[in-house]
Amino acid sequence: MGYKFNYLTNLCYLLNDQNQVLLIMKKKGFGAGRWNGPGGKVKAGETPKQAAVREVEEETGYKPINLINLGFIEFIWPHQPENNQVCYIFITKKFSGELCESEECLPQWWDIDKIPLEQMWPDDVYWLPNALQGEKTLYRFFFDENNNYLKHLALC
Ligand code: 8DG
Repeated sequence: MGYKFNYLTNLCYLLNDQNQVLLIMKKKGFGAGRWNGPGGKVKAGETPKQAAVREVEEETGYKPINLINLGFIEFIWPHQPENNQVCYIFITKKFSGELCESEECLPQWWDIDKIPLEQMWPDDVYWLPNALQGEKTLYRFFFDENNNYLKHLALC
């Protein structure tokens, strides 16, 4: 079955040398109240990687270097297909600059084995711990009209 995707997004996970990952809490708008990796929509004329660099800088103050693409996740809402997105997943241990809280976002380092999965998107429990170990990340996730997780499948 073919799916239509209206937009591309990205998520980018910065790791430090204390086995921690940088997550953000958005203060307003879509995703507010959940911890997530920095990221957002890919704008016209950008590659997903360029968009990831821009979003990380906007949301955390850090400039990521040498982003590695782990794959992508298709997020699908069968009842609201206009929301469907392909989300590219990046990871890196290299970055420059300084951590910076903004009006939009609170960034915070979390121990990789203590990430707040209960305060994250419901699909993250299925893929994020493995992604943070550098594993290939290729999945399709389905959600209902209330953004509840329905099911998923691996694409490889
Ligand atoms: P805006 O300027 O349009 O307000 O916002 P943006 O920052 O460009 O885009 P956004 O709408 O906030 O992008 C959605 C972000 O949320 C994007 O990084 C992908 C991420 N996201 C979902 N669903 C899920 C999910 O189920 N799990 C995770 N971890 N992230 C998700 O949209």
